[in-house]
Amino acid sequence: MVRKKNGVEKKKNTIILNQQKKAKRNKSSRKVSNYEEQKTKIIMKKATMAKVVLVFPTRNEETTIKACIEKVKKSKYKPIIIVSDGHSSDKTIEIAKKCNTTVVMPQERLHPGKGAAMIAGIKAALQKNPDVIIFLDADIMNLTSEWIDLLVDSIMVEGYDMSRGWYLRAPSDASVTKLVAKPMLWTFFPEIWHYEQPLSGEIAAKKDVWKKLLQMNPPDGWGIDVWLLIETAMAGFKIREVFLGTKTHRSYISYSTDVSKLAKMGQQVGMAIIQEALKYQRIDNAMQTKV
Ligand SMILES: Nc1nc2c(ncn2[C@@H]2O[C@H](COP(=O)(O)OP(=O)(O)O)[C@@H](O)[C@H]2O)c(=O)[nH]1
Ligand SMILES: [Mg+2]
Repeated sequence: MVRKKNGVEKKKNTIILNQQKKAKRNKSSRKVSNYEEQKTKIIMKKATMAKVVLVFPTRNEETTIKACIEKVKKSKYKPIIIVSDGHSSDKTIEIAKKCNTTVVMPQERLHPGKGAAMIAGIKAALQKNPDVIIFLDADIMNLTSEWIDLLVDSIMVEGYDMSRGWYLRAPSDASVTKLVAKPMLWTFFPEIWHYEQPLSGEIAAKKDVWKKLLQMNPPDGWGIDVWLLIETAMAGFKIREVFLGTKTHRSYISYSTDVSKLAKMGQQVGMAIIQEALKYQRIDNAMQTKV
């Protein structure tokens, strides 16, 4: 009887001891997680002090530019905004100036001239000595300030050199991506074929990355987007694709009824990949692929 009582006491004591140990463990893990939370808060706060310059390449975007600029102004990074305009014939420039942005223009009147607009944008942005330069298309109809925050966080908080937006697109949207860029990257640059949006217009990168790319003579036209991906990857920079939800943009409305409007874009994207394949000696290997 006494032995049984002792056994029960022993069991009780062990339970109390275990509970005390557990409480101690919880307390110290709470301490660790508080420390981690504080550390993340400090990193996030420090990141928002970064100098960010945002560039919109534009050509006749009078219907969307104002709303896009207003969304950017709500970003926690409070970017300096530059509009790099390709000699728009509508009110894009007038609206951009009214929204207190800096408007720059490539000297040459080129069409298509998205690359030239980006080059002029990088040059103007570098003069502001930024930490990060970010590009966004100016025809986005569902842009939110989180897009900017997420793209810049990848660089300022997570330490990537370049971040690129990817999204869910309508089934018939992004034809040049699906039918030209991705199959050709698969052929010539299989190591970067996995990027969802090789032609993403939503890209952020550190100042030094843009500086290096600028020295490499980027294409003037639609080839610029895929060229940026290839050259950044070939230089060994750390790239991250950031999911931004769905993308609704005005240009899709015009080519969704007539995909042949994208022929020039398809040709320039294809040529940019071929020129890069030649530069990086990817043609011979690809020629041995059985088709
Ligand atoms: N400056 C300039 N911007 C351009 C030109 N072509 C397109 N853009 C801009 O580049 C961005 C992407 O163009 P968009 O037509 O929407 O291309 P998509 O979405 O890839 O079909 C938009 O902000 C356009 O206004 C150009 O020739 N010059
Ligand atoms: Mg578009």
